[in-house]
Amino acid sequence: MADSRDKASDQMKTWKQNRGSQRPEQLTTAGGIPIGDKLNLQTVGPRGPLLVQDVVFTDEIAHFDRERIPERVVHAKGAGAFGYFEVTHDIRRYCKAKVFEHVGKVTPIAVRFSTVAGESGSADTVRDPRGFAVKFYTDEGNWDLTGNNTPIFFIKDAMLFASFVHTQKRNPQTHMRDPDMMWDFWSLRPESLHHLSFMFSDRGLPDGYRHMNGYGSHTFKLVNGNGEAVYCKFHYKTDQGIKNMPVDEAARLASTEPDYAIGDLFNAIANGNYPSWTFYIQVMTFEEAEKFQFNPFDLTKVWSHKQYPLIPVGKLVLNRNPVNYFAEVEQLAFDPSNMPPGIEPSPDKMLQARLFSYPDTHRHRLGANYLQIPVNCPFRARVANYQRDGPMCVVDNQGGAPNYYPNSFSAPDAQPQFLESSFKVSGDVARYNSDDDDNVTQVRDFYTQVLNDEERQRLCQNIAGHLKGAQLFIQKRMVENLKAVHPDYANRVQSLLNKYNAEAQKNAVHVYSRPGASAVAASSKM
Ligand code: HDE
Repeated sequence: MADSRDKASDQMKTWKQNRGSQRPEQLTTAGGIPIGDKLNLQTVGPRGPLLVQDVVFTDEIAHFDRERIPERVVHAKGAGAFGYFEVTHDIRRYCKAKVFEHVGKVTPIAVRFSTVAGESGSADTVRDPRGFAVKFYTDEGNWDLTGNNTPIFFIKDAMLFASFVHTQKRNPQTHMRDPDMMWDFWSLRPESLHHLSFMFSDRGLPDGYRHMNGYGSHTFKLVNGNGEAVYCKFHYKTDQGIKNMPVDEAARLASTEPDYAIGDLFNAIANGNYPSWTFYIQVMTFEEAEKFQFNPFDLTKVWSHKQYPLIPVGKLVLNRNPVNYFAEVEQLAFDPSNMPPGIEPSPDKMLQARLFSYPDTHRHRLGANYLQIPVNCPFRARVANYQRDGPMCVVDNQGGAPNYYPNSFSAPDAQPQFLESSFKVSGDVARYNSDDDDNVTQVRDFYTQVLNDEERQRLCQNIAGHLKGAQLFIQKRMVENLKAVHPDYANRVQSLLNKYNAEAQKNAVHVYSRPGASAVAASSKM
């Protein structure tokens, strides 16, 4: 039995074997004072009461009382690992960022994978997008590519994000997940059809984190050494091959092995079976963007690979597990606004909103000095700014360097080589509605050209199996949206719904015809 245990199960054993003389066998308080007895409270007589002078106890319990920090408001359950990015192809004609400086250049990375809607203790094998966030510790500060395993997203206007997330979380009264809330929102916002179809397809249940692709998803801007800019998308394709999980197996694991994906990643790395992804870009010139048939900054759309082929760039490899989960993964903070010179945001409204939201949530979750936490610190660059002090300042606070700018003693007046690229924009300031852009063409392509017939059937079963939990008027609105994509999509979902609804009705009649059921039925109308 013990021999068949995996590396994750044997963590304690391995730690003891590897410990060597690292830690002296001496118990102390947090202040380092040796402790005589850590099993028994100090009390007046054997039956108590306790004494405030038992600082061995108060030291421990007061810290325990403060152990939890807020979990991530989304993407709370996750797994992290470390490794490197290696450049295999020269893309300097597009981008001057030093991370792409020459073929063979290696940059350390941290990666965090996650599910989105569930809490920190939720199951890994649920139908949900997966987060795939990469932090590159570059010579020019950290670059955070905070992506998902989907090249698209449910919405394209960040004004809807908080509401959208509320529909995926818990009902304000019942504190349960609520299909009415989810399908009401999705059916009211047809721009979600593309992501929804992707998520309810086989790809919505990846087999762990190693067998899925990652995408920067948004359109970004790359700028080369001559100041010339192009738009770009980032893709990282799994070298392990795509592998998804059958619905039944995912449901079984959700109850028997809820940490399946974390364990799979940990064990693969611990066994030296290092997962890797090949990193690509797609490039679109500004002129092409003007003529593109869709808004090139619309996050609910993909760029055709035929028109904008994948250009290979490098490899992401994960070869180290975290030594401590809280220190290195729970505190790992990604921020899409961390972009070194040469990588810039496009006007994508979702990306622009994320530039604010992430550092904002980190200040709330981890504190104003979260960038001093070792896993977040841009350790390959030297931080020189005029921010000082704040809670938990744990570095030298930049010593005696001036804390105001401009000054006559520190940095130069300007560093034009690091200026952002300049670009023209014009337009009337207003709140523009984008929900009536073409929301169906690419979904139709996905349904008819990407999926085969069996995959289409599974997609429809997955949708109907979930949508059946919503009220009839919501089901109807959703099916109307599917009809706009393709009549076959709508028909298959509707006929499955008819079956489920008839079964539900039969069961309801059954319940209410039981002796004594009338009282229940009457009270449910109150
Ligand atoms: Fe996030 N998202 N997001 N998101 N997101 C967060 O930041 C947000 C979006 C993604 O492993 C939060 O640190 C807004 C798209 C990942 O630590 C928060 C909008 C994509 C992770 C936040 C989006 C993502 C997050 C919660 C719409 C894929 C986990 C905790 C404008 C391209 C990173 C945190 C990790 C986490 C905001 C939409 C990916 C609240 C406002 C699109 C992988 O800041």
